[in-house]
Amino acid sequence: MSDVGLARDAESVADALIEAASLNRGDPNRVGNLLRFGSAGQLVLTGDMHGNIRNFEKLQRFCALERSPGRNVILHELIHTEPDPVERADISIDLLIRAVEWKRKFPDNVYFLLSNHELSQWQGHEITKGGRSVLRDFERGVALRFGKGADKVMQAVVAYIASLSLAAQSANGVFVSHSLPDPLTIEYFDYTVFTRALSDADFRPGGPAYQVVWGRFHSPEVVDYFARRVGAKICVCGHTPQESGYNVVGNLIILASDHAHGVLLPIDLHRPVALEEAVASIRKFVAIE
Ligand SMILES: [Mn+2]
Repeated sequence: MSDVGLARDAESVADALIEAASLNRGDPNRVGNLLRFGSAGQLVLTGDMHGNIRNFEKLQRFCALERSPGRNVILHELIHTEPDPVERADISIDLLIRAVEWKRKFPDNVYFLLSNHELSQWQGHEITKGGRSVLRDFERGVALRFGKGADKVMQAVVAYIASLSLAAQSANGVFVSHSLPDPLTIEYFDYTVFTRALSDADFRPGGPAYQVVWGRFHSPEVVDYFARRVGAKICVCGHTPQESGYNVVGNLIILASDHAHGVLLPIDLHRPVALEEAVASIRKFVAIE
């Protein structure tokens, strides 16, 4: 296939993923499964990326981490591209590798959160889109890139996914996660999932870690309830596709970063956060050189 380049060195890629996993687990900002940010610097938030290298490179240029030590960027749902045309390979492993290399270079500035696509790849929960197996297509992409070393890379991908935090929270009241639990479960949802040690059951269908990355159909009332429970003023998620780049549901901003109209959201941490101001700060990738 034309979009498959030279195989990377499986050994070094696996090492990079394992090193990123250990950085994720040992993060000084991490309390349980929650990344905590104080009241200095800036948080740059994104939505689903699904292998979009072009937007990722724009994000790197926007963040300019080599000269912006106070800037923190949060990434989620990096893997699983919708190949176009459909017979094209899913090589979203490339974006994951690029992101992990960014983390290794700037461990105090680049952060990741668990998403449902990563969780599914880890747990083997099948996702089908238009009849194709999303998990198998990702594995085929890894095999195309790494040949005999693909198994080693896949094992490291799984170790990396298992190290991911569930959410992030800032001192000025921003709560970031891939999604929010389903409306029907919001009252009896186990809010301790963010800070306690997790077991396998937490990640299985119905478990709270599963719910927080898979939930859909949120209303303003549900968002307000969740925000109150976690002590947040606004919530920021990805997960629900947004053709125009973002949507606002009550105090929830939903971002998408995986297409030409995708967006990012910089939030200053040193002053109070307000929904209108945050929405006004949303930047489109098309406007970034
Ligand atoms: Mn998702």
